[in-house]
Amino acid sequence: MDILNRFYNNEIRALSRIISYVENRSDGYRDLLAKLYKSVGKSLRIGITGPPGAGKSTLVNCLITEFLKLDKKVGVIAVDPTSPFTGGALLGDRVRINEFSGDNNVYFRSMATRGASGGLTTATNNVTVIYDAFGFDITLIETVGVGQVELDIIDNCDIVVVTIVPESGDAVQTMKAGLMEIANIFCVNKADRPGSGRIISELRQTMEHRKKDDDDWRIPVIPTEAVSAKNIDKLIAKILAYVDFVKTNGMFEIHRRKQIQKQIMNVLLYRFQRDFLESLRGNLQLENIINDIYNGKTNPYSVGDQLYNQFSKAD
Ligand SMILES: Nc1nc2c(ncn2[C@@H]2O[C@H](COP(=O)(O)OP(=O)(O)OP(=O)(O)O)[C@@H](O)[C@H]2O)c(=O)[nH]1
Ligand SMILES: [Mg+2]
Repeated sequence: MDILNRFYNNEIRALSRIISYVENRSDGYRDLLAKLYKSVGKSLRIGITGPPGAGKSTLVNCLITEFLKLDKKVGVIAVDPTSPFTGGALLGDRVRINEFSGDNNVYFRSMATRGASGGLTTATNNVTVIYDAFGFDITLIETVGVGQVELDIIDNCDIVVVTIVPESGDAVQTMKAGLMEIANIFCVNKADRPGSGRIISELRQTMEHRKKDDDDWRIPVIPTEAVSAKNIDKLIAKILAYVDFVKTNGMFEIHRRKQIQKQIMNVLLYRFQRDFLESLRGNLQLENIINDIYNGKTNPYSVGDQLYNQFSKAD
């Protein structure tokens, strides 16, 4: 297949086409992913999450610049869960594309969630597989940390950097937002803003209390100023230190194995949703059934059971 040769020859346009092909779930996309999967496993996936406007995109740009200096190829996925309403974010993405345009070692893709019911985690995952096969050493996944979907996505990373800002409030609020559970590294961005000293020391204290074991990873709290690329070297150093840490104690592998398990479930879930439920929907005399339920002749539960039995025996 010509496009695959071009893909393996590092042609960005072939990469784009393959992503679109998979995103649109065009015929045979799963076979294509299966082929690509043979060359995955090398890319390090770094999740960047945190509240809206915390400076995640600015930070991602800084990280790209640093990783490029280290001779790494970087693929970025920006997941925009609030898509229909955040025109601004898209504009930001365009600015970013220009910043690195012409550089074949950086590629950027936005994932919109509109209409992607339940499939967003799988869709993001598919892109990480493609990036990995393409040879990106680093995959950066930016997502706003506000909901279950985002947590699922971030769960698919090897390491999670939670970005907060002095305006995010105190450590208790951060804990309530569920961000502590997922952070491997805390980044207090906009450290130039008032109140940053307080949140930094509060977070550091909380992290120290949470440590159960001396062998646990000590979650670092790093002040950054993404607009002026301040402390990005420290952030990268901690990212690499974490990866070293979990590779040495075996957690890296355990985590990846769990992710594979989730991936299987997600693929199954997606197939059920699409192939089973949609075909079901297409084949049903839904109006008649609704009539019967509405008129009290039957009920949704019995109908559900009947349909399930009928279709699970269909093969
Ligand atoms: N003062 C200050 N402003 C910053 C810093 N980092 C980013 N900003 C600004 O904060 C605003 C938001 O930055 P983004 O990088 O778009 O934030 P984001 O978290 O990606 O935003 P969403 O994707 O919309 O959630 C921009 O105006 C940045 O210039 C910083 O260190 N200090
Ligand atoms: Mg952003």
